[in-house]
Amino acid sequence: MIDNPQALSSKDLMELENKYGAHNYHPLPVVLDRGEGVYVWDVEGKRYYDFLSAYSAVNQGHCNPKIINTLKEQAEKITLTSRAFYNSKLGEFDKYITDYFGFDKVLPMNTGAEAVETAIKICRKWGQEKKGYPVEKTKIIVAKDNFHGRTTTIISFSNDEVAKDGFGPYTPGFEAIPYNDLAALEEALKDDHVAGFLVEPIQGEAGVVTPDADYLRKVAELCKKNDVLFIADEIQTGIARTGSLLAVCGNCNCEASCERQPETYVRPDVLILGKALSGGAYPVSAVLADDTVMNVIKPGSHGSTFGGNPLGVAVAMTALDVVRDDKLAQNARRLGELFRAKMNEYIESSKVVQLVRGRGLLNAIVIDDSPESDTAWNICLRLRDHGLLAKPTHGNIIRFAPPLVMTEEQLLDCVDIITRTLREFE
Ligand code: IF1
Repeated sequence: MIDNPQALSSKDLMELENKYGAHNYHPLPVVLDRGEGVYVWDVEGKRYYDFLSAYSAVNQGHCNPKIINTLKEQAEKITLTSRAFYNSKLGEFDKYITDYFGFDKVLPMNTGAEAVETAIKICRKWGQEKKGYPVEKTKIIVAKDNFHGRTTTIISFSNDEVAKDGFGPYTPGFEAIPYNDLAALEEALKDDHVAGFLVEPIQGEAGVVTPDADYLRKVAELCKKNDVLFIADEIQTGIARTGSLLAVCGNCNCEASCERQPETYVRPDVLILGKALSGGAYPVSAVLADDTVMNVIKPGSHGSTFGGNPLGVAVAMTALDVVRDDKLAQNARRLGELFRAKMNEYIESSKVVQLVRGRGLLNAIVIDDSPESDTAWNICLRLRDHGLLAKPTHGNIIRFAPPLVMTEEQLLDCVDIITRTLREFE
């Protein structure tokens, strides 16, 4: 036991993590101790703008007062019952979230990867029970350069060697096709045993890769035509991050629980949520689908100790209230357009930045240097020195994803910090 942890410096704390913690990350050298809204403070009390939002898990801002209040209240009542019994929060949550997103049923889990694994199991079972596919031939199509989590099955269909190498043997039954390529999807759907297509509406880890405007609508049409499940992984892009409640229905400037206009709303068969579903206060993820799909799950065929626990679902309902009541989708859309406009003004005369891309407040800049260079990393170190935290995704791409509660004044202050810092590298 450390005698006086409050006395430890950032340096001490980084050394403790390096000595006693597995080295499964290479964090930016900053030690965060407190968070509030768009700000975080390090151990020495220096304040930063958070431009990563814990990988889009704190869309509602760090320690959102309404979410923390619910967390405290519920934590003093009952936190975990297991699903061996009913609890007084889950039924309320099930109705709340299925109304909110417009599906018949929800299966609550904890982490994003668990929800993706759950969606894969539901899809495979649906293919076998509803379409009569033989087990060994049941196939799910995925997109190249995907990121859906870190379990053995999920990395089995990854093409990121660092995330995959050495973890075989790999789970079979997956085929990867190029992202944003409808012809490739049409070709892959000729296989008689395809049960589903799992895809991110925007590829986050790949570097905030946005598809053509009609890609997702055409994916939904192709899947419908071939009676294959369209599975949308909105764990990072969902919950207002991209300027609408869900990235998959990004065509309208909707409010949460919008009146979905059939001509614009793109509806997946299976919706996967996580991260900001709890506003970053507690791990909560979920899979939503209609009865024809979800009812393949029978008692005992899937579960989780913490899945659907009263503490997590209470927090999630407040987190979704905040998204709707504080109009975070509209704010993200407006500030995202302002951010990209301001960055493009700078890029016109920049030799360091090739482009900015994204939707809502999920954006990235591509640095004009090789992916192997450490320019993006060095830029992030300098941004840290100037009071803004961001991190490269791959090599020369820096993701910018602040909490969606940011004001215009704060965003313009951040644009100033970012462009001033980039000019130091011109
Ligand atoms: C890491 C980034 C990576 C996700 C999508 C499922 C999951 C994630 C679209 C799994 C998680 C996190 C995981 C974290 C870094 C971060 C990330 F894109 F968000 F930056 F890796 F790609 N689907 N993304 O983005 O959810 O099990 O983590 O709750 O693993 O390094 P999880």
